[in-house]
Amino acid sequence: MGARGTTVSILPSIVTRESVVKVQTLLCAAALVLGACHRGTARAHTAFDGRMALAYVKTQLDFGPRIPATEGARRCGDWIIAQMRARADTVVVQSWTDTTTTGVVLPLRNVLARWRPQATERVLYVTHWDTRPVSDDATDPRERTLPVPGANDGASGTAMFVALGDVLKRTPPTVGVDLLFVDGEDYGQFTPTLKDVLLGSTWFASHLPSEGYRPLFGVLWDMIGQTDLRLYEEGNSVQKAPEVVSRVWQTAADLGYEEIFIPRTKYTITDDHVPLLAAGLRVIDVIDFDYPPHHTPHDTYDQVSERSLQIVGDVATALVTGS
Ligand code: 1BN
Ligand code: ZN
Repeated sequence: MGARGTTVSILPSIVTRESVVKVQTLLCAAALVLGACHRGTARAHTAFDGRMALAYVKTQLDFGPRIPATEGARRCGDWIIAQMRARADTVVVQSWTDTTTTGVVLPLRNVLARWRPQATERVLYVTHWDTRPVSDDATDPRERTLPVPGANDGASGTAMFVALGDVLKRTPPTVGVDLLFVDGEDYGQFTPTLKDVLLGSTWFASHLPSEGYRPLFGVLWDMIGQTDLRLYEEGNSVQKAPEVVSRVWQTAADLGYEEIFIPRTKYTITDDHVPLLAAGLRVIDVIDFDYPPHHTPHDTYDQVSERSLQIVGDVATALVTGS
């Protein structure tokens, strides 16, 4: 208060109280912007809380690797269900077993958290919560049998969903929203052919929550938390659901995030959106595939940032709340 009084007293007498307040407001706004830039943090554009999202990444890492049929998966799956029961209108758990190509029986769980479950106009968001059992892309061969911690590949999308649940609990969306956490995305091999991967999304595609379930659009959020985040359009998404790609990248641009959401195609990836597209759902993949620690033991907490989670969380929030 004293500082404000001093400022007014040195101004010439023709300056009105109103104009002083306007100048002060402008100075405050400029200071806030400069402060945010100085700290290197993105300003929040929505009610989404990137700091909470980062805390949810840490919670998952503390469970250890979330590999199907392990204690870490059991504890993390239970945690996701509890978090969603505290936030969503309805929670559906899909539990089943998958027998792998080598005869291993895996207990798996998908979690579907629903807001306004009766609404026919809905948006579907998908992320995988499991982590890869082996670090087969590690440069050091001795590291290749180690599990992937999955800070980015597994925990980032899951954390963003829990923080989005915080927003939706406070501000119910105008459309129905389904947050789908799929299991068993990363268990086996992607190349040269798919084996024991995309298990949860494949299960969901053949066990939809209702007859004729057709969301307006869907987005798979995968590996969205890395510090040096750049999101290019994904090839299968552009080919099969171009209007959804345009909607997501335009929403990001409207929020001022055009340097992160870059409207050019870079990779074509067989990810959890592929079984869903094959089932007729218009789901695209938002993924940053340029991630050096991918499928290595170095996919750790220090590789993800509050800022990246904030940006992606803002876009995900704006798409379902319009704010
Ligand atoms: C994404 C995150 N994926 C696995 N973890 C999909 C993928 C990885 C597809 C490598 C092709 C190759
Ligand atoms: Zn992976």
